Amino acid sequence: MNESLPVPRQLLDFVDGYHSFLVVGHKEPDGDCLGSQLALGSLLERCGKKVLLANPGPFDRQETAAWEQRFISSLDENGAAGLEAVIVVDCSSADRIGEIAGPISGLPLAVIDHHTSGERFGDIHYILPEIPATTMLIHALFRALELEPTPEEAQLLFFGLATDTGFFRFLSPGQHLAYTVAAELTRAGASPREADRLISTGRSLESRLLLARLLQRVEQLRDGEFLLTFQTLADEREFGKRRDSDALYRLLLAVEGVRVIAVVKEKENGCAVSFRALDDTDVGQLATRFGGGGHRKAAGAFQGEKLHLFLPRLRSALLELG
Ligand SMILES: [Mn+2]
Repeated sequence: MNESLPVPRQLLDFVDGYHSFLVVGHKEPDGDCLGSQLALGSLLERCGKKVLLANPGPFDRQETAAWEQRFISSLDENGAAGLEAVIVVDCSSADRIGEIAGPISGLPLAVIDHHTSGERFGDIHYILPEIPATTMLIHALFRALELEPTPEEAQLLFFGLATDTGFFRFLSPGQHLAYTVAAELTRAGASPREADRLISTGRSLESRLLLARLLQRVEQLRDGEFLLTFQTLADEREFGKRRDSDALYRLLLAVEGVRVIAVVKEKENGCAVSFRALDDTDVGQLATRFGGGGHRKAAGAFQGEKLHLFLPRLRSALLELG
């Protein structure tokens, strides 16, 4: 059980070298992002550091809502004044942290992440795309600093690991370290049952009815190899904001013959699209064509364009896939 990820010396020196940190995560945070931010914040405090947690939000996912008050959503120049350094987690490009990027520019910055795409920023990088969750990198940092996670920290780290691996369903051969980390976290007090409860229960009935609406709206492209659906602003007014995209992805990916799914969400200022792939199609690459990014099997993008203009472009891009 001694297998663990090496942590770059520069990152350890970075943590050692400053007294006050801003820990930042990406927009629309998921369990991996929040688990990473909260556990890293707690780790830094145990090392005697001052920590401020920042996330631009919105906290639209059911399982993340309870933590919103632990984070500041924006930062002015005054707020940045006392900070010595910044650590960005689960995010490798400046646009994914929103307006927080402005006031922190010029501060020393480290990035801890596992995303493949995006324009790199920051001074120190601990970025391992083959690692399935950022919380595994935070866990490696605990080990490198010879700190045992508390039960609360272990739960946060497990929450991120369970989120990004689909409770271990998305793992491939060679990613067995995820299980080693899961075992260590469970030993440290994490409850997988509690993580599952947090991730998959407590939904409103309206959120289920919204799923039904989006399922009824699915378009099949190229004999069902590609499935496309969209959510409008009117749907959001009718059913509420709380999204449950993962349940929708699961339902769509369960359809016979499907290779790639695309789910579009109409916003006030444009359209957000999420892609998931079941085969070897690189949807990270596809998302890049729309100015976004992500992983090979899960990615997303935003376009400041009206829904009726965006959908035809999206259909063409899907049909151009091999
Ligand atoms: Mn992640």
